[in-house]
Amino acid sequence: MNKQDIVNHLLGKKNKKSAIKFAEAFAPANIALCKYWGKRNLELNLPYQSSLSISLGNKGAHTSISISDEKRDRIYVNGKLIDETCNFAQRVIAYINLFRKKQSIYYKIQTRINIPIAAGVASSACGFAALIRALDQLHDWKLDDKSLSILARLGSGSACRSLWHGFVIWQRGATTDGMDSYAAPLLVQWNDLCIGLLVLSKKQKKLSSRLAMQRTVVTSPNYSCWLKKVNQDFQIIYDAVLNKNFQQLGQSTESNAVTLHTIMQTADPPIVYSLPETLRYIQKIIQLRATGLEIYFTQDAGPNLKLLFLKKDTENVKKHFPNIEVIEPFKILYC
Ligand code: 2P0
Repeated sequence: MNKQDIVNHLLGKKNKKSAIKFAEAFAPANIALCKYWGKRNLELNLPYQSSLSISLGNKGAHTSISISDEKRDRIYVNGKLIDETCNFAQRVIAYINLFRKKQSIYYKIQTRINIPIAAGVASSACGFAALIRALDQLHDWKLDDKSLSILARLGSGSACRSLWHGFVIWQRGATTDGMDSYAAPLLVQWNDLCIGLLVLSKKQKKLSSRLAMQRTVVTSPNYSCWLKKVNQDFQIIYDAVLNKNFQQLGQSTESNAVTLHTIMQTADPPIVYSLPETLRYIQKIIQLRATGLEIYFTQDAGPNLKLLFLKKDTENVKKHFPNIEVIEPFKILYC
C-alpha cells in the first residue's frame, strides 16, 4: 500500500463535498522522551521502534483552512505567504493532494506556530497534526482518533503524537501497511512536571530529521545498538510515567537523548546538531544536578535543549537559566 491507498482506505466514501467553508484546529508540539529515529518504511513513516512523548500545552500550531477561489493553494505561516516552490510548501501540497479528489479544489491554509520552526522543537509535528484536524472538520469526515493519527503520520512521523495533550505513546506496529502504527494518549496527569525550553538558536537546521535519520540507519555501524537501547528505555520511561518516578524519568530520558546524539555522530558523514552552547549548557545541567538541583535534559534534531524538572524547583531553574521558557504541560489554558 502507498500513501494514497491508505488515505482512500481510511476516508472510504467520506470524501463528500465540504458543507462548510472554514475550519480551524490547534495541535500541540510534542517532545519525545523516548525517541523515534529510523523508519522501516520511508514512504509511510513507519518506525522501527515505539516512542513516548509529552505535549507542550499551548505551544504548537493553530491552523485555519478554507476553500480558496484562486486556482492554487496558498500557505501562510505566521502571516507570511510561503513560496510554493520551497521544500516546505511542496511537502504540504503533496500532503493535501492525497485528500483532494477533485483537482479543482484549492485551499488557503494559515498556520500560526508559537515555537521556533525547524529548529528541533517539533514544528512539523504540530503543523501536520493541526492540518489533518482542520481538514477533517472542513470536510466533515468525523474520523476517529486512530485514523487521524495514521493520517498525521503520513505527513510527518512524529505528527501522529501531536493530536493530544499530555503523555502520548506511538506504537510501532508490525503490519506492512502501518494500520497498527498510530499513537494514543496515556491517561496520566502529572501536574508537577515542568518542561523548560532552552532555545539556543532559532536558525533553521541545515539537515532535516528525515535525511538525518535515514543516514543514521544506512551508515551508522551502531544503529542496532540504538534499537536495543530504545527498546529498554521505552519500558523504563513508560514505568516511570505510570509511577510518577521523576528521577527514573529524567535519567532515562536524558540517557536516551545522549545515546541518540552519540549514534548520529557515528553516521557517515557524521551528524552533529549540537552547538558549542549546547555542550556548555549540558555541562551546566550536570554540574547543577551534582549540587542537588534535580534537572534533566533532552535534545532533538537541533541544538536546543528541553529541561525536565518539578514545579517546586521552577524559581531555582529560572535563576540559573534566565532565558528559559517554562511550560507546565498539564496546565492547559484553552483560549
Ligand atoms: C522524535 N524526532 O521522536 C524524534 C527525535 C527528532 C528527534 O521525530 O521524516 O519530523 O517527518 O517522520 O517526525 C523528527 O522527525 O520526521 C522526530 P519524519 P520527523 O520526536
